Amino acid sequence: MSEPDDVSLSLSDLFDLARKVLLHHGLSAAHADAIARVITQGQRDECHSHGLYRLLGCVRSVLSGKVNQHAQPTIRDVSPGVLAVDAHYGFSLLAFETGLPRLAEKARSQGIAAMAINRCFHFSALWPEVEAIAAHGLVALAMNPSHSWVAPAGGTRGVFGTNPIAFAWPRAEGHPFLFDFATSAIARGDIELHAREGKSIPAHWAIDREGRATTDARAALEGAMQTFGGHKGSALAAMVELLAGALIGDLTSMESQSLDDGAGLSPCHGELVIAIDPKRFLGSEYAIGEARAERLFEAIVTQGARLPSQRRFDARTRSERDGVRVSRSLYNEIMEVFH
Ligand code: NDP
Ligand code: PYC
Repeated sequence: MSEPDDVSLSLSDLFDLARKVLLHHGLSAAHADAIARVITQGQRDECHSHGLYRLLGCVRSVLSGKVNQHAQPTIRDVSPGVLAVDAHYGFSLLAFETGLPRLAEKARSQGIAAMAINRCFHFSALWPEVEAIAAHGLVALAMNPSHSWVAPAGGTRGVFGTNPIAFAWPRAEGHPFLFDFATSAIARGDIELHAREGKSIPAHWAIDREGRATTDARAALEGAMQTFGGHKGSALAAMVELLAGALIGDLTSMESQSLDDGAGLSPCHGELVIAIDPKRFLGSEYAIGEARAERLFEAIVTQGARLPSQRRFDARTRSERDGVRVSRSLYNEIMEVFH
């Protein structure tokens, strides 16, 4: 009898599997926990490019010997509204978790605060981070460069990373208003998944080595990705390079790519995270600002449009009830490390 195409896992099985693989490869328990949590959240919310699939790149990066597997992030207080967390060339997620309480504290006392995460290997989606900040009642913005896979609008060679921007607005009831997207037409992870599955891609996602639009996922990975929204996405991608690279004393995507030197590891750079306390901004008018935001959301959904990330929240409800399904080929590849 042939095996089913998918493997069914509960969320706790998924977390345990990811954690076991990471520990097996020598990561400290603190890093393994932080990474397994975010990988589980990615799969749970059906963002397949940043769920269990990410474990493969993570392990590849660890095997290279370049990742500091036991790095203990350290916090530097830069000013009343700014902190910097040095990841010491470990993965970014533990650095984020380490800095979050101090970021929230600073945002509450100053009204707005920024956290630079420096010298980190970075592979993860950003919504779990802005969602965690929103859980403190704070507005959140996060962004980071990656490797220079993306051509500027009108160009043909990679300059920008896929440079995600994530935003969360806390709400009194239910999930925050939240979006999280690459400034490229699509996350690179999605093109990689298309290539793995032998599927074609839409022609506006990328160009091949000769600068021609391509529907071939492998040719796209060898060529350059396109920004979303033409020159608008291109300008936003440049902004991310400046704010989460040059401004925080860390690498741009071009520099991260040079550092990688063809090894194909997770990008190594910085991340900028901003937290804003609406209660500080609005004072006694907080309820008025909150009501204004709610009217905006209502005007979106009452005409049949949906709020960003609603698909992810719906997937979360399903996954928490039924568990997740993972492609058998990915599952087998991950299990191979134990043989
Ligand atoms: P998507 O295009 O899948 O989604 C972008 C956002 O738009 C999501 O919040 C999504 O919500 C929302 N959205 C999609 N369709 C609609 C719609 N019809 N109406 C309203 N909102 C909608 O994301 P990307 O491919 O750009 O990125 C995927 C992930 O990759 C991100 O989470 C990002 O953080 C991660 N990434 C990480 C990088 C890194 O360097 N670490 C680099 C690049 C990407 P929903 O999901 O609910 O549809
Ligand atoms: O999917 O573009 C991507 C990506 C880059 C780094 C992590 N994810």
